[in-house]
Amino acid sequence: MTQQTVSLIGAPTDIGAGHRGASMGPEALRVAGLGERLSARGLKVIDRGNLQGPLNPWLPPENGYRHLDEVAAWNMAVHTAVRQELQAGRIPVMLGGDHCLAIGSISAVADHCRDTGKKLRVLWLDAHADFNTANATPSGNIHGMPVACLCGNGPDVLTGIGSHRPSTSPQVFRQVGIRSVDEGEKKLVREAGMKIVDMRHIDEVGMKRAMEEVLADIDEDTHLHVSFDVDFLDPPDAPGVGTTVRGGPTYREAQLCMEMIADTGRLASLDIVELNPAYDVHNQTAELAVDLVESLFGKSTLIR
Ligand code: B3U
Ligand code: MN
Ligand code: MN
Repeated sequence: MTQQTVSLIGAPTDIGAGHRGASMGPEALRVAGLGERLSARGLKVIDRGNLQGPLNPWLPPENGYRHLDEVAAWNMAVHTAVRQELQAGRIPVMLGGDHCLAIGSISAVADHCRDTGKKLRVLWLDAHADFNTANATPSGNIHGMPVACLCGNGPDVLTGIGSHRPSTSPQVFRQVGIRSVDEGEKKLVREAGMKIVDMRHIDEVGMKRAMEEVLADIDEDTHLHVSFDVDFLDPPDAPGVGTTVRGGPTYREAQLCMEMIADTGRLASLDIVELNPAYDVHNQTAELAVDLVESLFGKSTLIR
């Protein structure tokens, strides 16, 4: 098999979040050895360094959105960078930064799929559905809105990023680990028919069966994008995020989830977001994220 190339793209901002600190995420992932670990797995790794964008002015929301112009500027930079790496045949790994940046990365992936005729699937690993709108949001923080924006439900400056509006549709998403959805957001998620594997379902059927369901329609023409919000994980294992929610997947469940994604052989792009070193303890959450990303790229505990 030809050697795959991974491009690390840092997006050091917390512009869409409710707490400061996710801007330090890219460096914490590098310090935890992300590049070296992927190289050791046989991948070629290119570190593109960090993108640049506006500073966080830390202002209250306006018309339901916080920092809308700055969020748009960061996402345009992410979109361009991710698109370039895909066109060059590389696997872009966007190092967030908060989850609003998925608007830029996934709109780029969706454009690329339209160009290449691939079928897009997005695995959204998160405690939250991130399907809020200006009316439904309790906070105005745009990291709670990227899925809605990508599906065309959001402000023009965000839904218009990329060559197609909407960039994508609820049908391409499979959300896993969900356990915190706001009341208005719940209604939107239901109306959209979003496919959600919530923690109740994982409790009931186990991670193995839940992931079999999630991965069922992935075939050789699928471009699989994973958007990994680190708050997906159970807080005692992963304290280094701005918004912890109790009752997430355990270390073993998360490993199995990643290993089963790796087994499809279709992973083609990745976001690692919401890591917040200001809340972390000795970089343990960054180290755990790197460990899980290694599994996503094929590290396995299988002996047989
Ligand atoms: N749903 C809430 C909280 C939230 C969403 N994403 C994160 N937190 N990380 C909101 O503000 O939209
Ligand atoms: Mn998220
Ligand atoms: Mn989240």
